[in-house]
Amino acid sequence: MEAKERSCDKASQEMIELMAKAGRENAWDRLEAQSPQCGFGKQGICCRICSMGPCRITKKAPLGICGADADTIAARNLVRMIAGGAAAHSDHGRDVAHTLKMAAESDSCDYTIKDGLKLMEVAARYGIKIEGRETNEIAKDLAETMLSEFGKHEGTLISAAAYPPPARQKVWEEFGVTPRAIDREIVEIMHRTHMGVGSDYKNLMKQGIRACLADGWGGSLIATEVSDILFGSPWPIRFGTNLGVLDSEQVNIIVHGHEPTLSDIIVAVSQEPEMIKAAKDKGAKGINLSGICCTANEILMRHGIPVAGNFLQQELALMTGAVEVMLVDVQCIMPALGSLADCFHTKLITTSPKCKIAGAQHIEFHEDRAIETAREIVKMAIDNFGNRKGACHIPGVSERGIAGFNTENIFHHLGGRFRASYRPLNDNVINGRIRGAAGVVGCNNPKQVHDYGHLAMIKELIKNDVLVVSTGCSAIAAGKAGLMRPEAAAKYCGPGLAEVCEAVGIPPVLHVGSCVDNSRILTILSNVVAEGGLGEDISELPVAGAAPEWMSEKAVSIGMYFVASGVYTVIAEPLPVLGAPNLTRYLTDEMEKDVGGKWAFEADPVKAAHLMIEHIESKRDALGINKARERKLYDMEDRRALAVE
Ligand code: SF4
Ligand code: MSK
Repeated sequence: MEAKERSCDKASQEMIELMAKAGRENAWDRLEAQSPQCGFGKQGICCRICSMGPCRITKKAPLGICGADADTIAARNLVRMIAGGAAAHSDHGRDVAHTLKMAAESDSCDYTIKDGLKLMEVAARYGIKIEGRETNEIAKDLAETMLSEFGKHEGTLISAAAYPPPARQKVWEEFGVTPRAIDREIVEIMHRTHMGVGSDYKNLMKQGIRACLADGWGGSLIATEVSDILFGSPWPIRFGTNLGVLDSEQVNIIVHGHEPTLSDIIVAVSQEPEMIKAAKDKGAKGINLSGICCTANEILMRHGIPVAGNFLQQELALMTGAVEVMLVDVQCIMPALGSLADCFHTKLITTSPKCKIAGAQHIEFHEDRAIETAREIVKMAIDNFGNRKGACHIPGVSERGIAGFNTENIFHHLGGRFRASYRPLNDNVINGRIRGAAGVVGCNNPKQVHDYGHLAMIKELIKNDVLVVSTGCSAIAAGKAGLMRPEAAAKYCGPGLAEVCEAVGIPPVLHVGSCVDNSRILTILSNVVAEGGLGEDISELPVAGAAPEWMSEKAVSIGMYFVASGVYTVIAEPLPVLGAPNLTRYLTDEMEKDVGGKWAFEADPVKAAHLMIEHIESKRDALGINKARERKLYDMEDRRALAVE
């Protein structure tokens, strides 16, 4: 398969070709080696929950040995995926809440509270007394309250009552899915899906819904808000992105994974004059820090650190031969990096006790000696500069853009300095300049042409005056394609959206952060409802969600919490349920009656965009805000014009 059939990103194509010439394999090669993939697994109808199995559902054998049918088996598998995704996000949230507690309890901690205002806002939502108290006292109470949200035995999640619109809370209450405690919902999935517990697929899904709500409005939201408090809330910031941000003349350190705790300190340490001097003493021009995946997004949003690439570029970045250290924490780190790093001088360093990788060196990170660990790692990178094997190969491809939007600063950008509110956004949706908004998020998946799904979908949406907010690897794809430049509005948007973007100086695709920051999209939606004029519930808003290249269990949890919050959500690779007809019908249709949102599966990103646009227009109709306007349906000519360069 040619490089351009694997990725539509020029830098990636160049590196894929280089890997092929060098006889080094990557994820695309391994996908080919894995093909054809197991049809039972794809359809969700293989069960290996007990040792009577594995059982596979066929026409000849429609029941597993215990009598479980396709719907039961697929529902159990799916909610276990949600448990995995919710656990990953929420454990991340727990870790940063612990760091907040440490920062609050000790004056000599390497972490301090960077955004006191956000601390006050969040503490107030959690019902913590603020008046007359020291910042650290409030922070300690907040951290402890948040930590107790993971395992409390009574009541419901504080945030599930403090953030969503009342009408949304009522939907959950009536359906019986209001999340109680974060860990509890995840554990209950594992219990309910144990052999011989529940077999009713709808009841299994109900627990999946409750757990994903505990993720989005609980664990992920904690991760986002505590990170803002500890590391500073994002503010619009310029950035560079793609493999071309690597620099052969500097010491290159790439951070990869998801958590900002160590990487935020690495940012500071790598700029210390002694470190820069040490790098220069080794013959380098300086220290060049960049990131991959969501650790990148975390330090991009707060410090403007360049992003070397998204998920499918992690191997390609090592292949440049220019990386002194790749530092990883948790999630989305390919085990393949260990053996690939061995081919170069690159040191792959794992830092979390939760993540050790064959071929990597482990330097365990503890928050109480964060700066010391960061210095040790940066020094290792500097010392490794002279060990490069042969010439580096860095593609000369990079882009620039603006990132750093969040729930709070969108107020300022849309409302202006003296009128900081969501009113102008709501008004522009009501008057039809902006038809609606879409969250385009999620991963890369080598089953789709790398980045193409994100870009084709986003371009189609903004062409049709739909404002896009983006996170994770999708946001990185958009940044690399120039869609986060303010000038992109004039080039790619329909006239209404272009006018709004140009008036306030924002790009048509707003980077709102990492995977846990999908929680920002939830709180943005809550703010839009609260501002008024667009209904009482998130399910009434002219909005839609998509993850055109999703691959991880976290994406399943994210998609499900959007659906369960009332958002129509389209993905390319179907959920692994197609072998279970009743469950598929439930997810893609009937579920809407229970929670106000539903799933759709559409492999073609342009068609998927149009499903979203149709949905947005139907919500506008229902709100009575649709003014007559020429509706443009896409045809082949439009499709060709859209071809991603
Ligand atoms: Fe088979 Fe039932 Fe055991 Fe699953 S739980 S492996 S369907 S016997
Ligand atoms: S990093 S979960 S590949 S978005 Fe958050 Fe990217 Fe998906 Fe990982």
